[in-house]
Amino acid sequence: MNRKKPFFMTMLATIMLVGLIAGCGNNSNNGGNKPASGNATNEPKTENAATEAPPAADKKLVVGFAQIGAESGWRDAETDSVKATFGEDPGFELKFSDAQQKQENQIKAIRTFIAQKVDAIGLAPVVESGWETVLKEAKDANIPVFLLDRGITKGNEDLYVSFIGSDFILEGQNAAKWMIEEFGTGAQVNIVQLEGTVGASAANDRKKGFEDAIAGEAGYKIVYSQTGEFTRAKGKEVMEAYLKKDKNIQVVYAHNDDMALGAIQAIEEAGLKPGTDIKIIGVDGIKAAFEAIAEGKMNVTVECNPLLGPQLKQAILDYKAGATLEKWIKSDEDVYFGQKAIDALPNRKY
Ligand code: GYE
Repeated sequence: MNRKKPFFMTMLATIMLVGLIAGCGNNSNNGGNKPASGNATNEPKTENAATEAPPAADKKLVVGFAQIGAESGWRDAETDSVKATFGEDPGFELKFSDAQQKQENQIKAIRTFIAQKVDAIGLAPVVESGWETVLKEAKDANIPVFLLDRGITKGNEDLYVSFIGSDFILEGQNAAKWMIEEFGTGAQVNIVQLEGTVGASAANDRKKGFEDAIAGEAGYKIVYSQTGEFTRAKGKEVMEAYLKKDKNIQVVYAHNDDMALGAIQAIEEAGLKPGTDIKIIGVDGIKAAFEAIAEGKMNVTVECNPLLGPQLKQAILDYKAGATLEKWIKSDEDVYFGQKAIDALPNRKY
C-alpha cells in the first residue's frame, strides 16, 4: 500500500482536477467515464458526503451486510467469505448482522446501516417479497444496495445495483437432467422433494426449474413436497415422517445438501440404503456432500457458489468508481457426481 502512495497521490490530484473541470461533485454512476478502479474512496458517494469536505484518501469504505443466519454449511461458507474479504482489506470496514432467519431483523439491520450512513449495503434476502419500503429508504439515502445470493420479487430492479449469485432455475433443471439421464425417459420414478425456506428465491426457483424439466415426463412423479427449511435437522425430520407412510420412492431431490444429508440419515435409520435404494440429489456442493458421494450415500450435488465476498467487494469498488454494473453478476457453477465428485473432493474450498 505504502509503496503505491506517490502514484496514488498523483492519481488523486488528477481526478480532483478532472472533477473540477467537469464540474462534478456528485456520484452520478452514469457509466460514462470510468475512473480507474481502486480510487473508490475519492468519490463522494452520498448526499451527505457531497456536502462535506472530500473524504481523505485513506478513508475506509464502510459496508453493512445483512446476512440471513447460519442455517447451512453453504451459508457459513458465504459468511466466512464476506468476513474474510472485507476483514483482510484495510480499505474497508464491515458491519455484519445475523438476522436469525427473520426478515424483520434484516429490515432492522438495513435501517441501522442507513442511520450509520454506510457506503454500501449487502443484503441476502431471506424471502423474495416485502423489501420495497426499506430498500426505497436506502435509495433515498443514496446508499447502494447489492443483493447477495438470493433475489427479490421481480419489478424492483431500480431498488438495487446488482444481484450477485446463481441461476437457481438452472440448478433445478440440472438436478432433473441428471435424474432423467440416470433413470432414462419413460421410467417410473417417485420423488420426494425437500424444499428450502418458504418464500426464498432459492427454494422457489429450484422447485420451478426441476418441476418444469420433468413436466413432459409422465413417469416422474413428485409424490411429496415439503419444506425442510434448508437445515439438516428439518430435512431428516420430514424424511423420517414420510418414510413411515411410504417407502416406495426412488429419488430425494433436496434444495440443498444439508437437507439431503439429513434425509440420508433418516433413510439409513429406516433400514434402506441411500444412494442405492433411493438416489439422493442435493444442491450447493458443500464438502460434506462430496464426502457422502465418495461413500456412495449420495449421488449428485449441483454446485452453487457461496464464495461471493470477492465479487461483492469488486462490485462495490466498480460502482464507486462510476462503472455501470451488470444487473445480474452470475456465478460459475458445475454439477458433480460419481468419479468427478471424488476427484474434486480434495480441492473443495467449502
Ligand atoms: O443453497 C442454502 C442456503 O440462498 C443459495 O441458502 C442460498 C441457499 C443455499 O441456506 O444452503
